[in-house]
Amino acid sequence: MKVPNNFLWGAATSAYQVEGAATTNGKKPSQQDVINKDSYKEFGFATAEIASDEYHHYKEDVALMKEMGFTSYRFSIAWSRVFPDGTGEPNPEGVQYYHDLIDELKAAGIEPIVTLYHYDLPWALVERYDGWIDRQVVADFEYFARFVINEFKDQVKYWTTINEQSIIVQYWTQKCYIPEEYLDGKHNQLRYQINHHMNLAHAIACNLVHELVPGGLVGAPLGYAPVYPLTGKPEDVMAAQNAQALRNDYYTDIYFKGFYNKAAQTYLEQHGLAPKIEPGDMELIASGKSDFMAVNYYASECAKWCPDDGTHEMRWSGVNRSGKKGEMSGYETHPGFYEMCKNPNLDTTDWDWAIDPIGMEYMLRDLYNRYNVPLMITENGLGAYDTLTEDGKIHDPYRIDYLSKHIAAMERAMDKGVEMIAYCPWSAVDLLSTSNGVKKRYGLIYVDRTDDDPKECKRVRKDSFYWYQRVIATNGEELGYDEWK
Ligand code: BGP
Repeated sequence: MKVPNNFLWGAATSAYQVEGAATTNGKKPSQQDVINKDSYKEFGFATAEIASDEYHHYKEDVALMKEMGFTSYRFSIAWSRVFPDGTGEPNPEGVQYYHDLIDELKAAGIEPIVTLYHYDLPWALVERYDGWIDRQVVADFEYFARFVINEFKDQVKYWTTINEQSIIVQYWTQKCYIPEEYLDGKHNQLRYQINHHMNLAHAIACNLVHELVPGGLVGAPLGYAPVYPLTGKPEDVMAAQNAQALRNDYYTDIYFKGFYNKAAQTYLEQHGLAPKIEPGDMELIASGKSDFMAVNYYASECAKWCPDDGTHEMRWSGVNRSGKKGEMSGYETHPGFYEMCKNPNLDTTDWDWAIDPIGMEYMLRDLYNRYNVPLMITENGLGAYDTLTEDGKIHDPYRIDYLSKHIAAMERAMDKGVEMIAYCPWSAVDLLSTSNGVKKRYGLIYVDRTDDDPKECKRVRKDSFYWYQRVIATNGEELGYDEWK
């Protein structure tokens, strides 16, 4: 089967990871500006202050995207650029930046896919009421979302709501600023309370798109990793089903069925982790209809049985901060439910993320068959060290290998009937990683900077740039990478 001619090929970024200009032209800090300043101090990772400086390079970036043949670009709008204080008066220069970017994209024939929220809550709202922890954030998000959707409704058809709620629950201190007093191990219920507030915000955004945008389409961009059992032992298979319920279905059931997955919610209730739900919340959640599902896929995950016999403690996902294989700081554990673990059948990136193209095919087919909505890939990519050679090139065959195998997996899923709207790998240009600074690179376009020195943020086409240009020109038919060399 051929990829349809209106299929959207592009790539993705997020505001705080790519824009820089963190306090330029009226923008005030977001929680990510604060979180990343701290991780600069702790780990030496770049701050978000300059990031990839797309704010000043957007014309050049869009020209490069056009040269690659993009027909879409997924990016996010920084709430703190539009409303520096979170609420109140919009910042005209901030709003203008997104008009300029969207006009530039449209003129290049590139369809914007806008994400309303990508981890970067205005810092003012953290100071005012601890951000997403407080229910007031839902009303403030509605205020922001209404303004933005209304402002760009004539240019933007595709909207995505809250980026990766599942990942926010797992890595809450990286993705949200969580005040010290909640980090004593006794406040983990707040992870799911934040998620509940985000579910309300997501439903509100879906309704706003349908109310305000003629022909507008909306869905959540979810971080999704299918879960395999470590072995064929029934207790491991059961553990994988439990992990699938709490890590994946807990979110997708909300988006497409309008209620919390029963097995996951029961587990959370039994452990004092379930969110407080107010009257009317579930009706609001059920009213927010998604038109598609956007998925960020990097890796599959693996689970095994974990007995509740007092020998294991509940814990959340670990992270590899060093970029040396095997230095992952631990695995999510829920005694009596499941324990996540390394899949011995798969190779990993230097940051211990399993590499599994078949997992993408498995996920797309599973999601499509369970929810019957078209899908978009809004992220997929390989974090790797790249080297700028003396003759000004970046040879990244590992990235080409990763992406080509994943596109082939998507095409196999399409062959089995899965409807796909777009493929937007992570990332268009190199950018600030959420957990590992700028040395962990994802881009098709190299940005010449280091964690310590932003230099000029010069753009350089990687080998994968030319490879992807060929993929798009052949509408996904030529995935090999020897031909273009
Ligand atoms: C997703 C996020 C992105 C992104 C990517 C890679 O979870 O939506 O913002 O950065 O993962 O993760 P990292 O930057 O930690 O390597």
